[in-house]
Amino acid sequence: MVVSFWFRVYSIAMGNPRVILIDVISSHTKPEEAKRRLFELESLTHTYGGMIVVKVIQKRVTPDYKTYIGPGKLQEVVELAELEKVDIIIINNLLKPHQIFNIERMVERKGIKVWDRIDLILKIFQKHADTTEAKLQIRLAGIRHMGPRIYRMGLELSQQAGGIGTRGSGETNIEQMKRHLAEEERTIKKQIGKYSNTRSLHRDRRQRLGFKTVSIVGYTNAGKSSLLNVLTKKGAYVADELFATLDTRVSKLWLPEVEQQVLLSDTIGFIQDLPPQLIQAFKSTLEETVHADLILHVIDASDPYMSEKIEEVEEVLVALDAAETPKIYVFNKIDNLKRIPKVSLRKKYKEFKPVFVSCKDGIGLDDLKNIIGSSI
Ligand SMILES: Nc1nc2c(ncn2[C@@H]2O[C@H](COP(=O)(O)OP(=O)(O)OP(=O)(O)O)[C@@H](O)[C@H]2O)c(=O)[nH]1
Ligand SMILES: [Mg+2]
Repeated sequence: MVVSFWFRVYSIAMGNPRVILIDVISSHTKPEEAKRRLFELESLTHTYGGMIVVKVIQKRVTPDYKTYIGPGKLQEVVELAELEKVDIIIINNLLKPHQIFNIERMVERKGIKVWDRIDLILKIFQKHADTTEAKLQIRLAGIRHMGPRIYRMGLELSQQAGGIGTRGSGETNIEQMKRHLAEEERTIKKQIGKYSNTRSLHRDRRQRLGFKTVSIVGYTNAGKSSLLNVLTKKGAYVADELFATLDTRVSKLWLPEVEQQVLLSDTIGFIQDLPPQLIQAFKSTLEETVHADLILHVIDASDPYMSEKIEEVEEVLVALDAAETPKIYVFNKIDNLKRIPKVSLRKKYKEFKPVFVSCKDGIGLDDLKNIIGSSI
C-alpha cells in the first residue's frame, strides 16, 4: 500500500534552486518521527540554499526496487517538477546506485537533478568547506559515493550496447572515468594522510607535554562552537545552520579549581544517518575526538527531539571507537526553557554527570569547568 501526503509551499525567494523534497517512510514510522525527519530535511535544504516548492511524504511498506519511490509516484513527481520548474528533487533516504540511475534517466533530459540524503549533505559540506583538508575529505567522500553509481552506469550501458561481450563507446568512457576516479582517490588519500600525520605529531607533542585533551561533540547546531568560544574566547564560527563547522579547532582551557590547563577541541557535528562514507572520509578530522581523554557531549536542551539526537550522537561515537571514553553531558540553551527538567535528566543520564549551561547567557560555565577538572 502506498499513501502519500503533499504540501504545496509558496515562497517568493528568487535565485535559489527550486527543490522538491520527498521522504519515504515505513508504515510503522510514528507521525512525530515523520515530522522530525521532514523538519530536518527542510533545515538541511535551507542550509544548502534551496527553495522548497513541494514536500512529499510517502508511506511504503518497502522501497521500490527500481526507483525507491515507485513508478507511479515518480511519474507524478516528475510532472510536478516540470510544471513547477524545479531544479532538484531531493529524496531523504539512502538510495542504491541503480535507483538513482533509473530516476536520473527519467529527469535528466528535463535538466532536473536527483539527490539522495548523502548528496545533499555532501553539497552542504562543499559549500562550507574552507580548508584544503576539508575540501579533500569531501572530495574523497564524493568519490566513494559516486563510484558505485558510475559502475552501475557502465553495467547498464554495456547491456544496452548488446549484452555481455560487446564494448560500446559509452562503456569505454565509463571505464576511463572509473580509472580516473580510482587514481584521484589514491592521490587524495595520500594528501589526507599527510594532514593526519601532522595531527598525530601534534598529539604526541601535547601528550609529551602532559596536556590532557577534552573534545566537544554533539548533534549539529547544538552549540559546540559556541561552547568553545565562551570557554576559551577562541572566535570559532557560529551560525544557525547545519554543519557550520567542518574542521577541528583546538584551544587551551584553564581549569582554576585543579590549576591545570587542558586542550579543548571543537569539531564537525553529527546527524541522524551520518553517512559512513563521511565518517570514513573525515576520520582524520575526527581523530581528536577518538583520542580525547574526556568528551563533552553538547546537547540542545530546548530541542523537542533531544533524546533521539543524544542516541544518534552515541551511535556515531560507537562508529568512531570512542564509546568508552569518559563523557560529560552538557545541556545547552537552557535560556530557551521556562522549566528545566534537571531532576529527571540528572537521574536518566546520571553516569554522564549532566551540567546545565547557556552559552548565550554565560550560565553554568564555572560548574562545567569544575566537573571537567574533577573528571580528567
Ligand atoms: N538560545 C541559545 N542559542 C544558542 C546557545 N548556544 C548556541 N546557540 C545558537 O545555536 C546556533 C548553533 O550554534 P553553533 O555554536 O554554531 O553550533 P554547533 O554545534 O557548533 O553547530 P555545527 O558546527 O553547525 O554543527 C547558533 O545560532 C547559536 O547562536 C545558547 O546557549 N542559547
Ligand atoms: Mg560548529
